[in-house]
Amino acid sequence: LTLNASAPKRRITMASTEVPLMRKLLSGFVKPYLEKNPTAVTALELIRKEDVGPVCFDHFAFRTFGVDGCGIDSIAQIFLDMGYKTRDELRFPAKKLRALWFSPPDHLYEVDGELENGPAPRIFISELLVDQLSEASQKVIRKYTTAGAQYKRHAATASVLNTLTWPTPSFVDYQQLARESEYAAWTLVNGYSLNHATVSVHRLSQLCDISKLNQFLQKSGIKLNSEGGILKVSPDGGLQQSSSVADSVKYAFADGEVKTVAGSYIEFAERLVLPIYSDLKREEVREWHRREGFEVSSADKIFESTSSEQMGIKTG
Ligand code: OOG
Ligand code: NI
Repeated sequence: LTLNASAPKRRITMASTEVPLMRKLLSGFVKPYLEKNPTAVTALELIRKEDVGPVCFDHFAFRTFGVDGCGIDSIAQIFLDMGYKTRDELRFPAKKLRALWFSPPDHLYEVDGELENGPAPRIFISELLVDQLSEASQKVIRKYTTAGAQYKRHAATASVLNTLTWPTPSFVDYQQLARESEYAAWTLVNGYSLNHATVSVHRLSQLCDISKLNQFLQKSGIKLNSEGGILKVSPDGGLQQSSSVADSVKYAFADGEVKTVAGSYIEFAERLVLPIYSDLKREEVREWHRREGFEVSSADKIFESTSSEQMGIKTG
């Protein structure tokens, strides 16, 4: 092959169509999530059939064990490297959890496109305050976090490759955690898998009212998390959320037991326009005119999307 006049031009064309690493990573987290969680796929398909869109993601959420360098920081690092900014902390004393959320780089708050090609999602990462658990549960968690210590800086890689950074757990260990914290049990088997992706309801065209969307989803056979009511509303009224009940997944434990465990779920969030911007026309409203952040009282109930009570499954 010889160089000719058209070669440089062609190289430029190729470079401009390359997908940036950040975009690849964001879709990388979603891919195994959609493969493992049929309800998320069904809900997205139902919405796309009924609505011209755009269907965008408001946020992605992850769960972690806050011990041995496996907590929030371990999965947060890749988002910080992408230019995400650390925002507020949320505390859940009864669940022995804390969380941080991260906002995407400013220029990615408003972009044309849908799903992983649309506006970049916020990131919500929680961690279990392992030190506060019983000795027995701490021992189980530390057994796995130490066994996987060599990979603790590769949480994101494990997530996109749909694998754990620690060995496959045994059913007895899972049961020990499930008795004390369903969050802990979920994290032991799902690791850094995407816990949920959240559809940005206010960006939709026809289903842009969350009560309407909830009715539509329920009528279409999607089971929604009813903990504290289907619709979770922040005290200021500006953040309204709902979520599906997690999918049941057959899991092959290391000791040969195959049991039903909680997989992931899908969430829906409507952010209302802030009162000071209420004079704006709908087409003038941008994401930063809307209610930001998260809400402890609502999040506390959304965590229950993976509870055996919501899922109607027996543990043990
Ligand atoms: C996170 C629950 C909280 C929100 O948007 O407030 C949440 C989880 O289940 O790990 O998603
Ligand atoms: Ni969420």
